[in-house]
Order: sequence, then structure tokens, then C-alpha cells
Amino acid sequence: MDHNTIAKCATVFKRLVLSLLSQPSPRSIIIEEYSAKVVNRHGAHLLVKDEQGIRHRCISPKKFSYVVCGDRVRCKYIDRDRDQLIEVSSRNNELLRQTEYATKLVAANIDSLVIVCAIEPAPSLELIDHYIVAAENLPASAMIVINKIDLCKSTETIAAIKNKYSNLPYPVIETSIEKPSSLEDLTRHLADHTCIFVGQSGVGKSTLINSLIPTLNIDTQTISDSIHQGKHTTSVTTLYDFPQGGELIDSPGVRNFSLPKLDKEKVSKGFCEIDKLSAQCKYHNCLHINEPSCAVKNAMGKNELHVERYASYKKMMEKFEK
Ligand SMILES: Nc1nc2c(ncn2[C@@H]2O[C@H](COP(=O)(O)OP(=O)(O)O)[C@@H](O)[C@H]2O)c(=O)[nH]1
Ligand SMILES: [Mg+2]
Ligand SMILES: [Zn+2]
Repeated sequence: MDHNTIAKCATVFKRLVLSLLSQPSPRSIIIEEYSAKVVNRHGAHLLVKDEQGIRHRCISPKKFSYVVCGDRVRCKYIDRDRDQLIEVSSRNNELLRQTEYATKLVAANIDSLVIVCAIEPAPSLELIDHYIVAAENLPASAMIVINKIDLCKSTETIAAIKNKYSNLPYPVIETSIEKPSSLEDLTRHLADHTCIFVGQSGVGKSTLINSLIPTLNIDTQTISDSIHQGKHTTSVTTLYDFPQGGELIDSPGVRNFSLPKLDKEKVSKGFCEIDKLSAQCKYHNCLHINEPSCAVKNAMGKNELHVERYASYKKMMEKFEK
């Protein structure tokens, strides 16, 4: 019998005793409500974990349809098979994603974005910059994981990523599930935080989480699946307890991560090295595109700013100007 069933049996037993004694206790109402965190969501069905780490199935009324993985909630016991969501706490932050048609919530209350790329499929450095802009605006910290380094034939790809982010506050960690020792550095960065793994489909997010939490068995994309369009790719964002403290969130991969429309200040905030330089520009509202006496353009001229970071910044500014 798992913890969940034992807890449910205990509640049912307690109700039975109380009804036999004909003493409806106001205390039982309090016990039957509890605080929890959302583990995942399938339509109106939520899986939540209470403060003891026990998981409960929970129904989400329509008015709480916005609730996502990572939300802090209150739930109420209904019957032995399910509980009901009754209250949602305000969020520290929320990760959003823009699809062709709508803005989607990915997860809430995040401390850190673990941006996973891999030797295969080939990494998109622009996508990494998009995720960094998202992290800076949450705000949350960010780290870059280069996975599948066992497949690396030349060090060129790794060197390009390391070089681009070398003077920025985003650790670049190399990993491979073929080399368990490569996960030690990553473990140190993850411990005690709520970390969401993001990145293209097939880079190894679920495989890494499975390796970091040995008791897990998340479905991952097998080789034959990847040929046949990947049946076992992650479909819902799910939160797992990390044995070293904190939580790891697995999210479905995306072909193109797109940020919801941001104002110019937020794009600028997303490039911390550009944001820092802007205090020295002649104009306080300098966008660092064509303005005179621009500290960002000066830094570019002196090779103090990475060309590709500036290119990403400019492209994002132009995109959100429309
Ligand atoms: N060679 C190699 N393959 C890996 C590594 N990590 C994951 N994979 C493989 O990459 C494929 C995609 O992994 P998956 O975890 O489903 O990717 P996700 O879509 O990012 O969750 C699977 O076939 C994994 O076995 C690694 O470090 N090295
Ligand atoms: Mg996955
Ligand atoms: Zn400027």
C-alpha cells in the first residue's frame, strides 16, 4: 500500500469513528483541508503533493482552469478517490510561452531555468538567448546544460557556447548520461531550488531527470520513436522531488520557444551585460541601435560585447517593435 492510500484510509477511518460516536468534530473539517503544490495537470485533473510529500488526485473547478504545475494551492477532501481544489495562492513568478494562437502558462514559482541543449540535435544559440530573457524577467537564475557530450566529435560546438556565455552569470555545464560523474556538477547547481528543465525536444531533459532521480522512470524518446516522430516525448509539465533538496520540473520540448510580446525595457533587462552598459549611454532611453554616444555600440567596437549576443538583442528588439 502506498503513502497515498494509507493517508486516505486513515481519513476514512477517522470519519467512520466520528460518525459512530455521533460527534461531528469541527477539527475534522480543518484536517480535511490541506496545503499542497501542483505536480501536474491533465485537463480538470490535478495531481498535487501535500506538505508531507503525499500525493493526492484532485479535481480543479472551472474557475481554476489557469492553475499549473508549481502553483501553491489548498485542497479539500471529497471522497476516497479524489479531493477538490478550493484556493490558489498568488505566484512569485510564471513562465509563459507564446504559441501561434495564444499565450500559454508553462509553470509557476520557479527559482531556476535549466536550459538544456545537446550535441544532437544541433543547438540553437538564439533559442538559449530567448530562454535567458525569460529567466531574467521572471526573475529566476539560469544555467546552460550541454548534454550528450559523448557524441561530440569536435570541441567546436562546446567552445562556441562557452565563449558566448563566458563572462555572464550563467554557468555552462557539460553532461552525458554515459558519464555519470558529469552529473555531479549539475547536481550541485540544482540542489535546494525549484528548477525547470527547458529546451528543444530530444535534447535529453527527461533522460537527465531520470538519471538525477534514480527512483524515477519517466518515459523518454527511444531511438525508434525518434525516427517515428517520438511517441514517448513528454506531454505534460511535471514536478519531481529532488533527493538533494528542491524540485525538478520536466517540461515538454518545443521546436521554437517564443516569448509573449515584451516591451523594450524587458528585452533590455533580458540581456544583463547590455542593460548594465546602458547607464553610460548619452540618452537615458537609448535602444543601442543607431543612437550617438552609445556605450553598447562602443563596447561592440572594442570587442567587449559578444557579437551574437548583440545580434540576438537587436533581433528581439525588432521583433517586438512590430
Ligand atoms: N548519446 C546520448 N544520448 C542521450 C543522452 N541523453 C539522452 N539521450 C537520448 O536522447 C533521446 C531523447 O531523450 P529525451 O530525454 O526523451 O529528450 P527530451 O525530449 O529532451 O526529454 C533519447 O533517445 C535518449 O536516450 C546522452 O547524454 N547521450
Ligand atoms: Mg521529455
Ligand atoms: Zn546605447
